[in-house]
Amino acid sequence: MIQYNIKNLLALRGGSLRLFSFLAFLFLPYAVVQADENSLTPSLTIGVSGKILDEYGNDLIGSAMIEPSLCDLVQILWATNGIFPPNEDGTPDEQNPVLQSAFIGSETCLGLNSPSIFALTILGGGLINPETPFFVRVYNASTTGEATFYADSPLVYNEADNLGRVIVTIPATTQAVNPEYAAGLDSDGDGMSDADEIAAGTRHDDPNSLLSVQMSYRSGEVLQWAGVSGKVYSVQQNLSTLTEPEWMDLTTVTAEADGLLQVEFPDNDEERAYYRIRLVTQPD
Ligand SMILES: [Ca+2]
Ligand SMILES: [Ca+2]
Repeated sequence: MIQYNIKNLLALRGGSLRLFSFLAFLFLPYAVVQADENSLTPSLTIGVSGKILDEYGNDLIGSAMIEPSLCDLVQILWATNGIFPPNEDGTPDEQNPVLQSAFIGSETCLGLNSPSIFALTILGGGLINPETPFFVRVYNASTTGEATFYADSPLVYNEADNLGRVIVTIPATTQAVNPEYAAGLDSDGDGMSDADEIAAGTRHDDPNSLLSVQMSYRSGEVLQWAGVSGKVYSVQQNLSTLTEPEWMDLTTVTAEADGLLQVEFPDNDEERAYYRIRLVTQPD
């Protein structure tokens, strides 16, 4: 009886060992093949070749020298069904699950210390099916909850170079997380919304930078305002009242460079006239 049990135990052990040997045989050639195809590392490194700017044209926050939690957020997201805008709280749409998160400045060179770039390595990412797309999303804050604007890369595929790297391009973060909220934001409290300041090319973080018009009598009676290079302005006149205005276009001015623009008042016999400057928005 005892003899039989020991034999039985040995037989079981032998069976387990044989099973283990079989699994090792099954997996080892697989691992070797994968390693050969991915330069001995199955990881995938995603990086950008140029600085990423925020919605105002400034560098996104983050470099090798800055504590990651203070840097702007980067997410790698699956895009099996395409790229969807984030929810209003900044979290990704459920059709874009997060593959990996990092921060601007992540894995960048300490010596060069370039701001507003990143690289991040997805361990095992080299094994992603080259036909399965993903994309990179950057936010203008360190958390999705604080972010007001974001930007997405185009679809990315696992088409790494021989060092396991994929370089992506990411536009500036000009997509509003919550367009309604973003439209009303006036960060510097100068009365012009951030969205209008983006359109006018003025600074959202400087209350002295805004589109406003003054009268000047130094060189004759002129209207003057701070123009932004490339922007087009329409000067309008209203000879009626402000409650029932009838605005008429007087002239259109294109700013060739940043600086003061002036337009002479036209002659008119009215006791009172109102003038305004409007930004002419160009079609995209
Ligand atoms: Ca403002
Ligand atoms: Ca401003």
